[in-house]
Parts: sequence; C-alpha cells; structure tokens
Amino acid sequence: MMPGRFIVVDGVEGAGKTTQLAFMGDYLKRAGQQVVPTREPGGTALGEEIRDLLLSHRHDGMALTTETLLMFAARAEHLERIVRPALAAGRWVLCDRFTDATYAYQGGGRGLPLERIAILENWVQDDLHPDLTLLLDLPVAVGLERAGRRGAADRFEREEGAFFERVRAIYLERAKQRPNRYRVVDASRPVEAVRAEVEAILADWLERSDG
Ligand code: T5A
Repeated sequence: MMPGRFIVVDGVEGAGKTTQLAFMGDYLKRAGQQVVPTREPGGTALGEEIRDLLLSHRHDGMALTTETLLMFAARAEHLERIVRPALAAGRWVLCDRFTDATYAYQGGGRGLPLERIAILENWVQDDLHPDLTLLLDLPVAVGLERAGRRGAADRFEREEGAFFERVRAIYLERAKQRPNRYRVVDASRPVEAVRAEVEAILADWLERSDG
C-alpha cells in the first residue's frame, strides 16, 4: 500500500487555516483520496482536553515549560492515535498546525530556546515530519482583525502585536530554511485567490503521489 501523506497548514492567528483546510479536504476527496482532518493542539479526546487547558484563561500565567510540555503531550497522543495509523493506512492527514507552531509561538513568541523544542521534537516525533507545510502568511494586524471578528480572545490571542511579529518571523525563517517542505502562500488576498493557489499546490502533490 502507498503510505499516506501528512500535510500541515500553519500561520499566525486568523490566517485562514480553518477556511482553507475545509476546501483542501473537499478537493482531495474529489481527487479520490481518503482524508483525515485534524488539528493541534487537539485531535484526540485527551488532546482536546489539553487544548482547553492551554487556551483557557483559567491558566493565565502558565509557566512556559508547562505550556511547551503540554503542547508536546497533546502531540504525542495525536501522533500515536491518529496520525501514524492514518498514514499507515494510506490516508492523507490534513492537520491544522503542528510543531512549527511550537517553534513560532513558544520559541519566537515566548522566547524558549529553539534547541529545547528540537529535543522534544526528536523525542516525540522520531523521524516523522510533514510531507508538506503550507504557511499561510499575512500581516499580523490583518490576521488579528480577522480573528477578532470571531469573538472572545483565547490565552494566545490576548498577546500584543510584537509577540505575533516574532511568531511570524520564525515561521518565515523556517520556511526559508526548508524550501522543499514548505510553500508560503500570501493569505492576505481574498479567500478564492488563496484557495486557487492552495489547490494548485495540491494538484502538484497529487501528480507526484501517483507514481
Ligand atoms: N499553539 C498551537 C501554540 O502556541 N503552539 C503549538 O504548538 C500549537 C500547535 C490555537 C492556539 O494554539 C497556539 C497557537 C494558537 O494561538 P488555533 O485555534 O489553531 O490554535 O489557532 P487560531 O489561529 O486561533 O485559529 P483561527 O481559527 O483564529 O485562525 P484560522 O483558522 O487561521 O482562520 P479562519 O479560517 O478561522 O478564519 C478567521 C476569520 O477570517 C475569515 C474567516 O471567514 C473567519 O471569519 N477569513 C478571511 N477573510 C478575508 N480573506 C480571507 N482570505 C480569509 N480567510 C479567512
């Protein structure tokens, strides 16, 4: 059996990940793929409980080490229960955020040394990395304005603009360092323009995976 594909969509708040992931799922299903949509933190019952702890204001001031370990605890569960089995069964996993978000938010945003994140990444993931990461990039202010329309801000969305500028910078740096795995998409454009580019990228991937 052909192994599945692991595709991640990531980016700053309000970049349009959820919107584009829905289109991507439809597109891949029309192309005959079995799709598993999922997200981080979350994706499992335990992971969703951890997500609630991480995003809730009940734990404002959570220690950075605690926050990072909780992200990776949710990730370990997610990989074990959802991602690895789906890939082994030949499915396409479409994941809303992954480890790049830890580098960007806990590393860039909060200042955790990136080497510490790398240690956890190696431990939890072994050699599992996304086949493709779509970085939806846009000015921080535009993303925050979009996210703000949705209502109450979670524990991360309450951070100031400079935090998200650091987050965005790390995402862009990681994409630049790994051009084979990342595609940076200008997400400041209207939904349909972003969708067209994302689908063109997927079409390319489908062609490659036919072999
Ligand atoms: N986190 C996560 C970490 O700190 N470390 C980690 O390791 C991980 C995995 C939750 C938080 O967890 C943090 C980062 C996050 O703060 P989340 O819920 O996935 O993660 O993150 P959010 O960014 O909060 O998700 P959002 O739902 O805000 O953003 P999306 O999914 O990027 O955006 P979407 O599609 O919901 O769109 C937002 C609004 O904009 C509109 C939509 O209709 C919607 O109203 N929109 C557009 N408007 C105009 N033009 C476009 N092109 C648009 N696309 C969407």
